[in-house]
Amino acid sequence: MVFKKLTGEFATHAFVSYSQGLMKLGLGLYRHQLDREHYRFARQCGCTHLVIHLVDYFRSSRSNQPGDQPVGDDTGWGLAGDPDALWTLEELTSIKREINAAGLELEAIENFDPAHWHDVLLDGPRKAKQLENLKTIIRNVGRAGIPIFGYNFSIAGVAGRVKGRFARGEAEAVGMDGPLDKPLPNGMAWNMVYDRNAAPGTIPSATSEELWQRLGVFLDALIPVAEEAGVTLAAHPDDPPLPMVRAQPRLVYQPQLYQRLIDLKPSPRNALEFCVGTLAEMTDGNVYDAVDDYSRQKKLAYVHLRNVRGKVPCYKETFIDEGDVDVLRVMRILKRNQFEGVLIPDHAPQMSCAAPWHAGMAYALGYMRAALQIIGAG
Ligand SMILES: [Mn+2]
Repeated sequence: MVFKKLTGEFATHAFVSYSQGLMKLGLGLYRHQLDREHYRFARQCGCTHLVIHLVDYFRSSRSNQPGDQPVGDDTGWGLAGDPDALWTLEELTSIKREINAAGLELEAIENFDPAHWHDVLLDGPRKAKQLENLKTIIRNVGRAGIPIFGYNFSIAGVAGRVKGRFARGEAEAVGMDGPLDKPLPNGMAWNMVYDRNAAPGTIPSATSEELWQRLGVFLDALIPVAEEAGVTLAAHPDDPPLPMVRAQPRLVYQPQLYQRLIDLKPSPRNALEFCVGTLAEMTDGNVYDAVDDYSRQKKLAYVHLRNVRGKVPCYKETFIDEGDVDVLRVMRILKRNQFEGVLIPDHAPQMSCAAPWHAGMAYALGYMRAALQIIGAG
């Protein structure tokens, strides 16, 4: 900890709080990892904070098994959750209590379950009820004392990626090798199946303007609730960032589209789940300008950090210290703009050993922790 002496004009203002320029190191955990072993693992890697997923991406799926980030084939990740079981205050409080007992803070929950909001994305018949679902969830998150809720306003979701030995030393990683245009079948949204008994056929394509209107409806409904609940809504960009995936438009597939999202509903609670890897895969501008622009505006709720080689529609995820992004430069920009939130490794390549996910995350976290110390922010 660095305590700066109050001098000059600030010395007369007793309540001026000095920015310490420190960022926080966190780890993202999937639903099946919410246990004491994984909390200890996070602490051992130097983390103080967690970002957790409550959606089970791996339920009843043949093509998508736990052990790595969810990938799956064109049938998606798996079966969405119970449409009637919203995450309760008791459930959220109990998870937070266990995390706190392990010596960690719960910074954010990442992602709504498609079962709870598919018609908000698709503009379907259950939209009004599902907007109420989302309000209930945000109120519960606020009551539980969890400061951030991350979401990804995307019809097709994280789809169209492939796995391969793309990273250094033939480590298995994820990438994209050309676009996925196959239309989304009925009953699917956000790369998950919410209705196994849906009629055959495909979901009609929305236009880009329709999608932005749907986001507007979502923000108009949710931001006032988030303000009252003390929860920051944080938007993830489209991964992979192409204008269309599965014949559906995408929202934030270029860096400047983040600005459109922010300006659509100005509020301190309308913020970004800032994914550096996804921004680096975009074809316009460059990742350093995007980091500078949005961190200067104080719009970063938390940061996903990873590295990548190439851009859409052909790119490969890499280890944090290879690939196109100068991660240390990104962190220096964050420090200069006084970002004090949580950084988590986003995805990491799977390492050749008995615990490929753990080794990948520990490697990324060790790099990040060293980088924070070098730049004086950790
Ligand atoms: Mn991300």
